[in-house]
Amino acid sequence: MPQIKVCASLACADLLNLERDLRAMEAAGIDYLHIDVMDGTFVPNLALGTDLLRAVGRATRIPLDVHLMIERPERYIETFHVLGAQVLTVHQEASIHLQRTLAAIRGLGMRAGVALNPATPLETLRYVLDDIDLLLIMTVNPGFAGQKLIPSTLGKIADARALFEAHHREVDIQVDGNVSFENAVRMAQAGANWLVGGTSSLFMSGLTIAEGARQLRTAAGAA
Ligand code: S6P
Ligand code: MG
Repeated sequence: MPQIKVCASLACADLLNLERDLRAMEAAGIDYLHIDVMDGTFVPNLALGTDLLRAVGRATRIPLDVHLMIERPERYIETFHVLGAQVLTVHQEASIHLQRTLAAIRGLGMRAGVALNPATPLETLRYVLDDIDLLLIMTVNPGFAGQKLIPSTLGKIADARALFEAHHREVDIQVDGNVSFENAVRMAQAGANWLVGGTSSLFMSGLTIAEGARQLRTAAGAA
């Protein structure tokens, strides 16, 4: 059974009190800092740039999991490597020569992730299965926090886990978007093991990050 990892979505933290939130994430045992980079073209929003990432990378030992929601992400592989990304995820829809992009990410020593939008079939990855360390299944359309789960993505998680098992590949399956405590149970049951916590869990008002992380792990473990 793949290990459960809790990833905190940095964009959902309190940006005016980022250092405080980083310390809270460290104390809560957050496994990865999930960093959303948006270019306003691939997704209709702009978010988290390289300067912020550099500052955050210097301020914490939590490993960086970078989710690029940008067109032609291959242009920035080296940039994010220098900034300390341990996991670099690109969208299948955004990189024409996907195999080359994934190989370049691995070539710099990072783990190679591929993300799929809710409408993108799993089958598009059929010929790059050996090039992937992590599959990010978007469970909402990318671009914004605070959206509702698209139910058909649960079936995609199960299909992906079955596909990797059939190919004897231990690929991590990350879910991103409305990973609430309730949805985390269903997502983990379907085969997801990396959970991105945003406004639906880790950064919910009225709950501490530590309590959110504990509840997320319990939800995934109960699956
Ligand atoms: C969305 C982005 C995500 C969000 C996260 C928000 O485009 O890739 O990482 O920041 O999913 O979580 P929530 O719980 O507000 O949906
Ligand atoms: Mg994300």
